[in-house]
Amino acid sequence: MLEHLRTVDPEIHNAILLEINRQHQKLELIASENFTSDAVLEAMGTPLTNKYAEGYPGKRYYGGCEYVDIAEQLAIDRAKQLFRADHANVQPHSGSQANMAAYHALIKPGVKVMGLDLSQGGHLTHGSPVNFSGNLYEIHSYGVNRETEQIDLDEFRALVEKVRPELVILGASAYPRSLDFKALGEIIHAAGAKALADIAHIAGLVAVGLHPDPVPHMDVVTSTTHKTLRGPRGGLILCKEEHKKSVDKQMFPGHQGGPLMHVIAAKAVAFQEALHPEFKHYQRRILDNAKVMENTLKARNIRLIAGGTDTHLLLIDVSHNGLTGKEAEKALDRANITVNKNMIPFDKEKPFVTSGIRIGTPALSSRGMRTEEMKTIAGWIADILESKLEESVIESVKKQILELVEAFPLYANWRKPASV
Ligand code: DSN
Repeated sequence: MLEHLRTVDPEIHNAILLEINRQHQKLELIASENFTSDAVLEAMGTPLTNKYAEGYPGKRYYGGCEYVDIAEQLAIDRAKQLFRADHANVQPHSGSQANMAAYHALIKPGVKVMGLDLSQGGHLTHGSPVNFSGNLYEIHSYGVNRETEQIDLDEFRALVEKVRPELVILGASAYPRSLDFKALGEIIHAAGAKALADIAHIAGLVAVGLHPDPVPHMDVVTSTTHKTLRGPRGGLILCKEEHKKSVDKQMFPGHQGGPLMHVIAAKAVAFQEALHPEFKHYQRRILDNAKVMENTLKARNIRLIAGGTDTHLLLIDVSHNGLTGKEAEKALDRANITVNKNMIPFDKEKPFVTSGIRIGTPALSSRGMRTEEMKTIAGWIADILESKLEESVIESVKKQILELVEAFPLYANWRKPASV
């Protein structure tokens, strides 16, 4: 693999090999990351990247689009089938772009919007003051209940009725519990607001029916394609027929120019993979693996936010062990465990320090790891946190991880020297 690159640009070739090796040698527990298939990677690395195709299949602003039209139409049809949606727009370059287009399709700038507070599990594009969403709209954030650390339907209803927003965005980046989209959608619509769900994290679970389905209850649903969905890095919008025209218009020409046709082809491949029955088994493994992590960690001196998980992710309050998220992230990385520091609800630390770490099971589940490995890995995490980041414990865990990963080889073809 990569033989041209090795000759033309040895520095980039080297950086890529180092990264592939890092992915192989470390335990990837970042909840938003995954390992996409070789078929998806192949579709992404094709001359489809050369093609300008502003517009939509059958209605483009450039000639020569007949074959990329096939790819985009397949991606649209498969996304609609996968999510049981009236319409799909597969052009967003990212989840943020998808959210921006969705906001503009549903509301005008300046109106009231409610989204989950970033520091309580939300996302930048759900109303953070440093993001377009916080700049363009009057944001009223909702949060979690202080006791349960979960969204409380009564508190949520009271706030929606008090604020009377024009739009409420549901969804999260660091919320371990499932979302009752039916009940939340009813509250939002009863207050005369529009409902948008960002399912970037849980899209794979939603697709196979292992998380409550937002599509029937929301006006628009956005997602990324690379988290639990295990596709290429990118975005996706699903909507009801009535919003199709404005969603498409806001995506192009409203927010983007030429779509990334190689990525759209790769999205089509990922959706095809997700329609296969094996994908449901994979999503089930993600949940089983997260549950075993929860049980193992709870049996130790580890505090889980919201008491545990219904999804692929867990949020650990490392302040319970006298640590900051920053310290824990760095120490776990030294042991070859990759996680990210994360704010926890009502966090006293700054966002660059935090009191929490977020972990998730999609990537290791893709690698073939099952509950037995999760039990071991959660035990190692607990060992390190409980030891207060003792270097000898970190060293010993790292040694065992370097052995474990060899039983679950990742991207073996990519790691072979080009001459072999
Ligand atoms: N950065 C993503 C995450 O880690 O959840 C959200 O966009």
